[in-house]
Amino acid sequence: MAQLVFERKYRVRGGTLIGGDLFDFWVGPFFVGFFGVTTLFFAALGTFLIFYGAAMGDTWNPWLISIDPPPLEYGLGFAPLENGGIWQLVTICATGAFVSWALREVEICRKLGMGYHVPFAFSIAILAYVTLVVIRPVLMGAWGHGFPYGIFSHLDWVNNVGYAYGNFHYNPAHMIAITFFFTTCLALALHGSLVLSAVNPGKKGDEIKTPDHEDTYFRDLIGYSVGPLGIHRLGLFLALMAGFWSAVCIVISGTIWFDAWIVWWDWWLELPWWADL
Ligand code: 07D
Ligand code: 07D
Ligand code: U10
Repeated sequence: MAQLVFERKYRVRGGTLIGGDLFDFWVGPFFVGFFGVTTLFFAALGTFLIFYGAAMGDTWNPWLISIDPPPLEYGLGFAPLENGGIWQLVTICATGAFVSWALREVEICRKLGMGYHVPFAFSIAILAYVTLVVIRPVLMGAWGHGFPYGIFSHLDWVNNVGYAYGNFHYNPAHMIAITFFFTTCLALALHGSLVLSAVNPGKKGDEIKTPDHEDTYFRDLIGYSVGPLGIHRLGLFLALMAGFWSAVCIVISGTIWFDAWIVWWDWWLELPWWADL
């Protein structure tokens, strides 16, 4: 069915989580819904606050604008607007907008009678963000541990926090996360290339090939095919694990591990069978 015909057929009321029929309509291609309105509200307010904070700062260079979290002395208290308060409000708006977006995804799943895989996946990104700006700062006792909202300043934060633990590459959860990121790229490259090779056969005019061809390709090559459905399950799993282990690698830094990360590997040297050698 053509996309526009399908849309006309399915665009009927129902499936909303909240608000009943009130916002149950579309604007152009976008479904609105209660959570579309809350997304717009938080996103607009957050963007306004960033501009307001930028106006108080000394640059309009987009790379250098930075909305900084409060100094550590404010602990977990409210900070004055000009000294980290804006960062606190932007954090509330960003979290509100991301969660609203996820709930809008849920409503669209319900309308279409589909599974909740997309909002579940986005929730892992939200988890990583909330870990950086809420969970870890709360565990460490100060909002000042959150990252600043600026294009270059957030890179400085990653760099500085990394070196605070020596060589951050020795963080074992960071290793796991990076391995999942790399494997996600490998899986998508294999999948994208395999599908395109099946629908673009060698000779012009040839019929496009079937999933059996795709299966057979990998059975010939490596002796096993995960299958046309399996590769999507695997891809989702790999990508979600990348985000999840990222959240783990940062939440353990400064809460249960305080030293340089290379020291963590001492357990290897201390294994009983060679510790005394
Ligand atoms: C392609 C989908 C489109 C999204 C885009 C991002 C904004 C920010 C706001 C000036 C894949 C839109 C950007 C709305 C403008 C202001 C106040 C997604 C795609 C195009 N980072 N990061 C970037 C964010 C963190 C790190 C780029 C956000 C952590 C490194 C962009 C967050 C750590 C590098 C950006 C966030 C970290 C970047 C490209 C939130 C660990 C780069 C992003 C909300 C995760 C790269 C100059 C991209 C770069 C980069 C946005 C968090 C590390 C500006 C919104 C604190 C090392 N980050 N980032 O393509 O070029 O994402 O930086 O958590 O090298 Mg970052
Ligand atoms: C947080 C983004 C969430 C986004 C959301 C949506 C909008 C809307 C609108 C476009 C998590 C935002 C949407 C704003 C936009 C429109 C219309 C994603 C988030 C909710 N590292 N490192 C990671 C690597 C080093 C360090 C993660 C590699 C150094 C620290 C990942 C290398 C040191 C932290 C990773 C490397 C260091 C990390 C990031 C290589 C610095 C973190 C991915 C090859 C000297 C961060 C949770 C991520 C983390 C993190 C990869 C090097 C430090 C695994 C490949 C050695 C301090 N690093 N790193 O988390 O885990 O995405 O954050 O050298 O905090 Mg690292
Ligand atoms: C996949 C796939 C697959 C496909 C696919 C895809 C994965 C099976 C079938 C999808 C993949 C792609 C298309 C590939 C490209 C994608 C990427 C590279 C990922 C990154 C994406 C981007 C960078 C694009 C990002 C763009 C976005 C997020 C759109 C931005 C949208 C908006 C700003 C509007 C959002 C809409 C909302 C919130 C609700 C609707 C509202 C309106 C339209 C506005 C009108 C509002 C109202 C009427 C409400 C009133 C509001 C109020 C009262 C509040 C206002 C408050 C104020 C303070 C102002 O696997 O194969 O193929 O395609």
